[in-house]
Amino acid sequence: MSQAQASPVRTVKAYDVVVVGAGFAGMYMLHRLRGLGFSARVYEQGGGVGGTWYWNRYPGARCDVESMQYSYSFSEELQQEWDWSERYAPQPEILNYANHVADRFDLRRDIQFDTRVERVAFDAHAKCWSVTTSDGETVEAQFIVLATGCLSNARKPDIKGLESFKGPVYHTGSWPHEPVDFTGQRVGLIGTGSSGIQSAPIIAEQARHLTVFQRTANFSIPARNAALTDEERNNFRNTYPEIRRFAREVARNGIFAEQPDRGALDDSDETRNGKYSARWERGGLTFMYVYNNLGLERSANDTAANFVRGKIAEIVKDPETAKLLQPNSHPIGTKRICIDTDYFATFNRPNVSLVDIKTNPIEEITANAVRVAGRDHQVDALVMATGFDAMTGSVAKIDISGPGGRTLNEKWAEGPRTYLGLMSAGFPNLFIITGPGSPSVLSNMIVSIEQHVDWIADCLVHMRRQGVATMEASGEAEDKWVAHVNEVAHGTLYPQANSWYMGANIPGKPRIFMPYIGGVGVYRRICDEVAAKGYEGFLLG
Ligand code: N01
Repeated sequence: MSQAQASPVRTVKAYDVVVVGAGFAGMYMLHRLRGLGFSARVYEQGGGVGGTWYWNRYPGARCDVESMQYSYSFSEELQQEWDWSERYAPQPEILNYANHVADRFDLRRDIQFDTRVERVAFDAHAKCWSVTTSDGETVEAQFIVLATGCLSNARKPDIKGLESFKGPVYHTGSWPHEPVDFTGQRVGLIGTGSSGIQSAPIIAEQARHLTVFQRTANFSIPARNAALTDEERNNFRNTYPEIRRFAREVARNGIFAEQPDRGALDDSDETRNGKYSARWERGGLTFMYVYNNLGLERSANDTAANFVRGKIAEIVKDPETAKLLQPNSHPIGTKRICIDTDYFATFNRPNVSLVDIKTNPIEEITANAVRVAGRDHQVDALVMATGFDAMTGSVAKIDISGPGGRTLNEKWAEGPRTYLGLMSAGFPNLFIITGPGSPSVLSNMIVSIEQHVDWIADCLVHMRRQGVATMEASGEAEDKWVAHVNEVAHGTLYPQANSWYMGANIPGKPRIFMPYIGGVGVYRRICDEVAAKGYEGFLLG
């Protein structure tokens, strides 16, 4: 493919593949493409690699998947040589890791930083994409890989008066690179998802006063973060082959852990509470994997939700605050469960207050206060932990037009439609990594990223061998896949929550459960079968 594009009559640069984004997906995609002899250019809007971990620098930011598992598995040397310091890696350490990977595999020479891809248009005649970037350059590429991330389009809500606020306004998802010092300040924090729950305890330690504005109370499990010992690291390293295999093929969420073999109501109250207590003490995401039906049956789910509500009541001293912090709007786990360090205990501090903005929404933001129910809560700085236009937001920011000029945004106006989350019919040679319709955000992202990148790499090799120039999802295969994704989702409790999985956090966004909930092992087998059958459901031309 590369040779054909080196034609002397060309006036624009041409690549086999343009990759959008230099987070974990874009970096690994570049590494694979290079190894296979494809020419590739990566465009990254940030000033460095790392994606999510480049932007989310808010106080307390860390990954809720354990560090020994939230790491690449493609290089044995890499996974043996890198030392994670804690059970859950803090953001600066993950960013160091991303930089280490970029250096180790010499990735930077093919990444153009501080450059957004603004437009990609398919030229049906030339069978290639024309790519226009924010610096005005146009290049051509036979393939586009969107490695744009699922939670990368930070969203500041449209609250009346926000522009009149005189102090600084921060968003957790686009935090400044210089340290932010809240010492002596009154800080208002809006949003109680993972980002708000992680940052509140740290901001509270620094600020004169922290006011948390809560619209929806959230379930959170203690992280029980701790330094990793050499023994723990070595245990992992010595068993990596088995851990990685299990994460890829067996675990639904791409995380090695015991798999539940019974339902919550199969145990007596005493046994069940004992099991929940043990997991609460152990900490982390595996709380939701005590039983195999917590995401499926409301009565089972209620037992776990009641347990956590009870813990909140035990921790938070003021009964009214405790009641407000107890989630009641959704089954536990149907919004991404949070993992915290001292979140609920933070509300016992004298310098922290909680304001319910569910009953009385924020009326307006003034020059120095947030007004709720006629009362002004004075603040010097505002922190928006208000989330992202998830899964589709960063794709939608690129003007993508297919062969007949139809845009992807037009096609997805009623919700994203893909075949396997990898391609959307009508948009040939355009791949998406961890896109809607794939396990993606319901899994350990690095496991899903590696699977998608490897699948795409194999597919490009297949096309090169077969002399095939274009590949596209068929409309029929896509319709069947979308129906399957919906059917599986609606067999669970997930669609009951107003979550970002459902697009419910963005006014006007279609309400569709976007990720595939069938599990990473099942999904991988489906993708492998499709490939083994000569890319069944795809049109090769
Ligand atoms: O965002 P969110 P996040 N007025 O959308 C509230 C991953 N992540 O950045 O629930 C008032 O979850 C909103 O309220 P409601 C992880 O996958 C991982 O915290 O819509 N409030 C909610 O409370 C996570 O799920 C890690 O009623 C408004 C909050 O803002 C995902 O990123 C760490 C509002 C947004 O919560 C997103 O997490 C951080 C408004 N107008 C993130 N608009 C770890 O690995 C929104 N809200 C640990």
